[in-house]
Amino acid sequence: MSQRPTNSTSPSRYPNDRFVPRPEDHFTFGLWTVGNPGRDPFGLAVREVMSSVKIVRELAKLGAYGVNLHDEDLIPFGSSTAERDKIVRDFKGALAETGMKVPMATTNLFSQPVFREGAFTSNDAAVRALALQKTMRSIDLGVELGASIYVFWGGREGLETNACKDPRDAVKRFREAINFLCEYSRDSGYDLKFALEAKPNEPRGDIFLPTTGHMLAFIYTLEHPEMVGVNPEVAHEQMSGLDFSHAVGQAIEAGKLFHIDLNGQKPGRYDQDLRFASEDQKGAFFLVKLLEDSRWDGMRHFDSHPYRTEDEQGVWDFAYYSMRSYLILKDKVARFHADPEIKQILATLEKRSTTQVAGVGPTFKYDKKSAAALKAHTFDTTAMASVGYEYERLDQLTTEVLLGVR
Ligand code: GLT
Ligand code: MN
Ligand code: MN
Repeated sequence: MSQRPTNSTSPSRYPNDRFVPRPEDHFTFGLWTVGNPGRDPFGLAVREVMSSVKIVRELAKLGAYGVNLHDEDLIPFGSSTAERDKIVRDFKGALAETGMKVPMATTNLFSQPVFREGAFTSNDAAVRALALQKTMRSIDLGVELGASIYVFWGGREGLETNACKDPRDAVKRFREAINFLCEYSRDSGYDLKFALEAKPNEPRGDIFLPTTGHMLAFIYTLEHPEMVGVNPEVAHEQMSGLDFSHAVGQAIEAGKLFHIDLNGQKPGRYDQDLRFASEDQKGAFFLVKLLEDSRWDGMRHFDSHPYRTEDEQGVWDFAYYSMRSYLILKDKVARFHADPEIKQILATLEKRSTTQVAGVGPTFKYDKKSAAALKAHTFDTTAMASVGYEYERLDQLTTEVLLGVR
């Protein structure tokens, strides 16, 4: 069980218990998340736009570790150099004052009308060149602010009609851009890792490289695959009907989980970006279990939006509860591991998985002699098939841990 002590730094609105977030938990938020004024395709903004300095100060009070940003979250498109420098100076001042960090940065290649047909994959070579220029400048900004991870989410890298583009060209152009930017980063002496974020659709009818699995396969076709990993998002994988922790598990196993976007999503909907663990608590539990069991050392980044119903207090509730839910689930993971009955089922499984058969196993690596022995062995398949796995019980015990009765 987690020995986390209670912490008196909890703002008075929230319980003063062992789920109080702290900087060492490495929780981060995009400026665009808490800063989202609630505009949607059907309605206007419902909240004031908050300054990035204010966001940094408020999140620091709540126990966050840092903020992440797009170039345009901080510096409005088209700002002069003098304006840029002043904004960066003020922002750095807020970071220094609070101790907050900027672990990740990214480029907005989706809001401006010029990117309506795509950025790196556009059919217009001038647009592709502009996208590279904007990204190089934004990489410089990210590095200046201390970022070590650079995210690529190709929001407009898609299409509505396949008549306009051969998907092979789209993949080639995307590869060319990532190769170009890897070289730019190396040539500039930056110690940056790139993290590719997949999404199947929205805002385009279809987006290229639509899942984390597609991204993983793509990475190994790059000139510097060691520099590039993935940034999976809960909602985006669930939009494709996939199990999120399987995508994350494959990425961790390949050493490719460079960043993660935590949020919540109902099945079969548009990208809802709901508060982490507000939906599918079981999926969220298995995700936290995977991250904690594998001692993944990246940032626990929230990419989500407060409900449009909320005023400013609701925004901070949203942020605080995102972190609190992660810590509660982490505690549930500790309970799962400490539960004697769960332990017993897992020990039986472990024994079953590590028993030698016919002089081979439990791991299998080919050599002539053991392959011949295995080929000649007679299995008692009736006996083997007669023993169940106790997964109904295992799942019920897990469910009871989650429901708070174990
Ligand atoms: C945008 C998108 C997110 C991406 C962000 C990074 S921006 O909000 O919906 O999923 O992670 O570009
Ligand atoms: Mn995201
Ligand atoms: Mn999303």
